[in-house]
Amino acid sequence: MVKLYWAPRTRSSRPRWMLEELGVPYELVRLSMEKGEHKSPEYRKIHPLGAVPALVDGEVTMFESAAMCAYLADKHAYQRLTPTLGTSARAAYEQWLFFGMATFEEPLVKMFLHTMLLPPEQRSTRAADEARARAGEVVKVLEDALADRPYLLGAEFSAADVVVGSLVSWSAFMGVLEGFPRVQEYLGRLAARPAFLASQAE
Ligand SMILES: N[C@@H](CCC(=O)N[C@@H](CS)C(=O)NCC(=O)O)C(=O)O
Repeated sequence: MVKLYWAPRTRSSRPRWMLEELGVPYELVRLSMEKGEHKSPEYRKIHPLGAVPALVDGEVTMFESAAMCAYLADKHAYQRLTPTLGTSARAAYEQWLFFGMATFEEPLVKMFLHTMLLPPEQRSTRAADEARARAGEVVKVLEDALADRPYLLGAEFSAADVVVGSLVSWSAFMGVLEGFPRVQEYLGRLAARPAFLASQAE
C-alpha cells in the first residue's frame, strides 16, 4: 500500500488530497514535527532534507509534494485527473503546476515568515508588505483565468487544481483573497469536495 509520510497543516495535505481524489488506498505515517521526527537519520533516508511529505509506492520513493500529485495522477490516469501528454490541455496543466510551485508559493512563504513564523525581532514589515503585494499580483492571474471556467483547465477538475488549490486555501488563511471573488468561489468549490475535506482530517 502507498505510504504517505505526513504531518497536519503542512504541504503533505497535497498528496493526501490527491490520493483521496483518486480513491487510492494509503497508509498515513504521522511524523511529529514538534519532536523533530522528520529530522531523524532513518527518515532522512526517505526524505534527504528531513521535510514532509514523502511518498513510498512500491519501488518509488519520492519527495516534493507537487511531483507526487503529478505522479499519482499519471499512474492512475484512468481517473482522468491529468490531460494526455502533448496536448494543449497538458501544456496548460503543466503551466499551472509550475505556477503553483515556482510563482505562487514564494510570496506566501515570505508573508508567512514575516508575519507569523519568524521571531518578532526578525520580522520585516517591508518584506511582509512586498510579499503581500506580490501575492495579490499572482492571485489576480487566477482571478482572470477563472473568468470563464470553474477549474483551471475548464469544466474538469485536475491535479493542477489540487496543487494550486492548496495554495489558494493557504492564501485565504493569509488574508490575500479579498477583492478576488472568483478565486473565493473557486476555493468554495474545492473545499466542498469530499476528498479535500478528508485530506484535512487530523
Ligand atoms: N517543496 C517541498 C517543501 C517541503 C517542506 O518544506 N515541508 C515543510 C512542511 S510544509 C517541512 O517539512 N519543513 C520542515 C523542514 O524543512 O525542516 C514540497 O512541496 O514537498
